[in-house]
Amino acid sequence: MSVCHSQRGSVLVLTLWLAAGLAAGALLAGHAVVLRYRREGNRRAALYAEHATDAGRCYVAQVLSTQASAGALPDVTTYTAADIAVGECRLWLLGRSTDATAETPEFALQDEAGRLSLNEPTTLDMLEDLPGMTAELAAAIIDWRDADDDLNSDGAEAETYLARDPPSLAKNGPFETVDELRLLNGAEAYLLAGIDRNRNGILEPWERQFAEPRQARFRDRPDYGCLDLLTVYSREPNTTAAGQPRANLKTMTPQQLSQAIRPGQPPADSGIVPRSLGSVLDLCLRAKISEDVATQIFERFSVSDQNVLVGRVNINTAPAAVLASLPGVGVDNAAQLVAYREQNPTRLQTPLWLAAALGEEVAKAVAAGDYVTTKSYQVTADIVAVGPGGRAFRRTRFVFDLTTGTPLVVSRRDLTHLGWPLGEALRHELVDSTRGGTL
Ligand SMILES: [Ca+2]
Ligand SMILES: [Ca+2]
Repeated sequence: MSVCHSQRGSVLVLTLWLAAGLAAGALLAGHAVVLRYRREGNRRAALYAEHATDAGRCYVAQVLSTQASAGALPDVTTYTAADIAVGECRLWLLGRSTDATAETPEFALQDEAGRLSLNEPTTLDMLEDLPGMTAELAAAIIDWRDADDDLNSDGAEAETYLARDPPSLAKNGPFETVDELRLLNGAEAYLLAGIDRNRNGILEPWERQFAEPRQARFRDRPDYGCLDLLTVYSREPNTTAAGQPRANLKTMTPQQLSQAIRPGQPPADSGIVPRSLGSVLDLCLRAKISEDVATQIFERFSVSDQNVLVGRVNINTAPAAVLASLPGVGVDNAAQLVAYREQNPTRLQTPLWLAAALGEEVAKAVAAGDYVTTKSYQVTADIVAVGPGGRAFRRTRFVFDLTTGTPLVVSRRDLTHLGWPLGEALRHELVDSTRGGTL
């Protein structure tokens, strides 16, 4: 009798175990299905975001086609840069905040011509004056791009790169991308991107934990690194608005130069040796040309026979850190330039406003070379596309070139791997509005 009860008890326990096992299996299978469903949903959302990015590229090209002309980029108030609906996706054009303490991003197209060129005419001194730059990296930049193998002080030529594993050579040619900097001797990651790990131009609370102990290197500017201040794309056509080549002041005779300064008047010796001119600004300062007349002089003349003028900085849009690197300017004068720009928006047609803002002596130092302009023909669209339900995002940085009159994409770079770039507030808002979407 007791044996029979014991057998029945064993069968019951076994049955319960089997039932529990089957239930657990069913739960696991169900969970796997849910996970697969979510994964598929995220994959589809990422695909949507990618397509929305292409729609964003077309939108920016359209904005530039209709609103950018003669070297002037569209004002951010004339186009939409935030929360642009593309089907079920939403787009943002990530801009650059002028407020160093900002924790939320601004949205706008970025002016590539407001950055300092890695190539000529940028000099070693100008590179060294960028915030966060070291003498070693600045010299390595010059050695990388110059054609010879002669070592600059603190620099790096073939000998340095051949000693690496694997060995390489100095390029001895112009930079083609800013990210090429990563190949250079002395290009430590913290020098390039600073503590702005997601490279969105603001320091989020989670990034500030990296601030100590290098903060002192950056004077009063937070540690954004130097990547964001540099470009390889700035170039502008060396032609008049009518498309005619500009006349080269340096190859003129003294009589022709006199005619250029005072058209319609009898030739007179200006005392200026044409080939000694460093820039059109130099001519305007030496000949004491007024701002009204200067507009025509800058329109008709240059100091180059090339079809395009490369590497000039647009002083109307450059951030203070780039202005400070111009010859003879420095940090204090750069702040003065930014203030003058804000107070005199209608007096910025030509680089002659530098003299009005800082006096002739400082302006002459800048004018010694063909370093500055008030035009922009390159624009960056840092497009962030968020997929349906806030389930995925894609970040792609496009550089458009407008020198031919038609916006052409000259660079496309996926930056999604750097992480969420639109700030915490917008992230929470998107997650809340989509009830559990994961960004
Ligand atoms: Ca070299
Ligand atoms: Ca950041």
